[in-house]
Amino acid sequence: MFEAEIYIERRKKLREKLSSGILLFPANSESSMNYPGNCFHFRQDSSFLYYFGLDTPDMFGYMDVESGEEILFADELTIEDIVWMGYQPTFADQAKEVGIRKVLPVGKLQDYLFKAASQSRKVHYLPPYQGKIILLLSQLLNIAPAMVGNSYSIELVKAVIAMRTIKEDREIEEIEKACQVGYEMHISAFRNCRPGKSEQELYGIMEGIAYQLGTGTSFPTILSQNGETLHNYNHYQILTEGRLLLVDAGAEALSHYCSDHTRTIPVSGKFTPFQAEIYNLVVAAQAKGIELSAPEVTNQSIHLAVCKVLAEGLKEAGIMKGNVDDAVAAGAPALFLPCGLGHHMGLDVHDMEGLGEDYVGYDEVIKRIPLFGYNRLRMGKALKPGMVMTVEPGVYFIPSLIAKWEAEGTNKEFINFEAAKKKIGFGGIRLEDDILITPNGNRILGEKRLPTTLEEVLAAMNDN
Ligand SMILES: [Mn+2]
Repeated sequence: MFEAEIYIERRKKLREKLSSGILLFPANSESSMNYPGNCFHFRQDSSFLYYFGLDTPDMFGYMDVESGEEILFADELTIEDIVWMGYQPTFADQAKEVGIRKVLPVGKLQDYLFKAASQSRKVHYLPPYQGKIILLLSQLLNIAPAMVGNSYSIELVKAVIAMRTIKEDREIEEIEKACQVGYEMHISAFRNCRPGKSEQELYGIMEGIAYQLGTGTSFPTILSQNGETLHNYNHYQILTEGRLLLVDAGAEALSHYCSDHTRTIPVSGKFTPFQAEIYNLVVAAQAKGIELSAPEVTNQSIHLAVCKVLAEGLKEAGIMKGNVDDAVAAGAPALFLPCGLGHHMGLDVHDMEGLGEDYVGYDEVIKRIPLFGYNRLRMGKALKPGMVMTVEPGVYFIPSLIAKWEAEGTNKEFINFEAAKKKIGFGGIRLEDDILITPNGNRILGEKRLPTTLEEVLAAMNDN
């Protein structure tokens, strides 16, 4: 948590961005896992954390745009709660830590919202995603549960995105801490990767480090020899000589800021010539992406420039063919990179994704490209100083996608399907770092950068 003034200032700034009405921020609720009393690890809503800082469930942050009144609606613990959960500061004391003087029981919120409704004042809230919160909002605002998801405030969404998109220096410091934990996690994979071990074992070691040094991982760790599956959450395989291991993992700092890094390493400690060729290509593609990331440059144009690097390299490898610029314009590289180059990162690993990807990543100037693969770019618009982005190109050989494109003849003038099919079983290679856009360009976040070049990777793997 930051000092109270930070939250006071953020809330004031947010109110100034809205014309009128009530701003309602529900904290997250505990979520049951396998029976009601056994819950998943609690994670606070990131916008609630940003404006209200408190890390406990079942509260509402309330602001009146016109009067500036701020209230925290929270129920103080009963003696029963304290017996099971231990003593905790009262909500009245917790609220003071984030600059809020008025705390009322949650039951009183309804009165305030009735009053607002009777005066035809708008109640602004962000898109809800927890079932319990949707039902609570349905009750409180007297709208059908099915309508709650559509009735969020676009005005509030845009105001929150405008603020959370540009990171304050204190936020950068926290992201750097998460990056340091991420560094230790990934280095452990380099050092423990060898044939005969299980993916699960490496996964467990990384998970342990995330919990030792932070509050755990920022998303479920992807650690798989089937790196061609973009979000592969299975860890059941035994590490096998000759295969590649893709590790995409991030940490959450104690402040809940995130990191997100990917490295791909050869299980046996050496690359085959083709693995090395594609590895070096992804290194070059990522270097191009980082080199181009600067204020006023659109992330969409960077994505396309990176696709061009990949298309050139894949043409050299005999897997793509034809004119490279035409191939990029047609969307052909998406066979090997069917996702975007990167995303915002902050309190969420895909920062603010829950507020609506089109609001976060696109605007009046930059529209989403509808072509397969390019349409998955989460962030297309112009970069600005203070943005934190991931740069994560990859090359993936996805059997079902290659088969589909071949059967349909999709981009057949740019793809050598016979050569591509020979690479089935290769898996995938992805490289990911987190960067801060600075006034003159960018810098890679984290005190130390993970081994990146082929030589650095091999050296780190053999450094036991
Ligand atoms: Mn990522």
